[in-house]
Amino acid sequence: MKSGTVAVIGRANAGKSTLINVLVGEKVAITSPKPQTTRDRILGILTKEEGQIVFADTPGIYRQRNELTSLMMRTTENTAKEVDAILFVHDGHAGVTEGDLALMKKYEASGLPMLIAYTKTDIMPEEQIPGDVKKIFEAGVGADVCPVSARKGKNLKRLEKAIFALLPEGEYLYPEDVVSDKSERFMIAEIMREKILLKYDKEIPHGAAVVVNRFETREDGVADVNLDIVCEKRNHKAILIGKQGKALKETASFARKDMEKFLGKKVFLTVYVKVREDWRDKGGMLRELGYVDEE
Ligand SMILES: Nc1nc2c(ncn2[C@@H]2O[C@H](COP(=O)(O)OP(=O)(O)O)[C@@H](O)[C@H]2O)c(=O)[nH]1
Ligand SMILES: [Mg+2]
Repeated sequence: MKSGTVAVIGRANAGKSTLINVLVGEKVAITSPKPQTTRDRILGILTKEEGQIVFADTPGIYRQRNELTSLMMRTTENTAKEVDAILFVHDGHAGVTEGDLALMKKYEASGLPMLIAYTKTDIMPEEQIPGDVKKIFEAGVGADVCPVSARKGKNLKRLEKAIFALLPEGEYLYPEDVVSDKSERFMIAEIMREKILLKYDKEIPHGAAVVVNRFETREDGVADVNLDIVCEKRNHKAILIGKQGKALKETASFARKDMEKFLGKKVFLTVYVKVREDWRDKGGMLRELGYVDEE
C-alpha cells in the first residue's frame, strides 16, 4: 500500500483548493475567484484501496504585504518541507511565464518528488498544451506535467495515479472515513468567509475574519450558529452590512444554505459585524482570530 503527504503548492488562484476538493470528493477547502482565499494549511484526505493521499492545501505563494500574508507564506514554505511529495498546481490558461518556471525549479530543488498539475484546461485551447509542456521540459524542469480540469473532472484518474506513484509504501495515516483534519466549526467559519469573498470586492474580503461564538445542535436537531465577522475599518463594517442590512442578510442567507448542505441539517444563523482596527498587521490579533504558525 502507498501513503503519504503531498504539499499542494502554486500561485494564488491557480486552482489548488478546487483540485483537492474534487480529488477528495468533498468540500474540504473553500474556493473563490479572489486571491488569498485559503489562509490555513488544510489537510484533504483521499482514501483508496491502493493507499492514502493526504493533501496539504496551502495559502499559496504570495508577496508579503502584512503580517497575515507573511504568516500565510510561512505556512506554505513550512508545509513544503515536511511532506513526501509536492504537487505543483499551475493555471494552464494563464500561460507559462519565466516566473512560473523559476517557481517550479525552486520547489523541485527541494529534492522531493514533484508532479505538475496543469489545470483549467477547460477554458483554454487544447492545442496550447503540448507547447507549454515542452516549454517546461526545455527549461530543465524534470517533473511530469499532467493536464487536468478540476471543473470538468478531466484526467483526474491519471493525476491520482501519478501522485500515488510518487508516494512511499505505507499503511493508512488516517482512518478511512476521515476527509479533513479540520472541524465542522472551522468549516462553518470558512463557508461564511467564502460567501464574503464572493459577495464583496477589494479589501473587504481580504480584511475579513470569521469567529464562531456558538455552534450547538439543539434538541430539535437544528444547528444553532452564532458568529462574528471581524473587519478592519469602520467603513468596511458599513459596506458589509449594507443599506438596511440588506447586503449582510443576503450574504448570511447564502452562507446558511451552504452550511446546511455541509452539515446535513437545518441551521439557525446569527451574524454580527465587529471592527478590529488593522487586525491583519497585529500578531496578537492574528492569534486571537485563529491564525497561527504551522510548524
Ligand atoms: N474553469 C476552471 N476554473 C477553475 C478550475 N479550478 C479552479 N478554478 C477556479 O479558479 C478560481 C481559484 O480557485 P481556487 O481553488 O480557490 O484557487 P487556489 O487559490 O489555488 O486555491 C476559482 O474561481 C475556481 O472556481 C478549473 O479546472 N477550471
Ligand atoms: Mg486555495
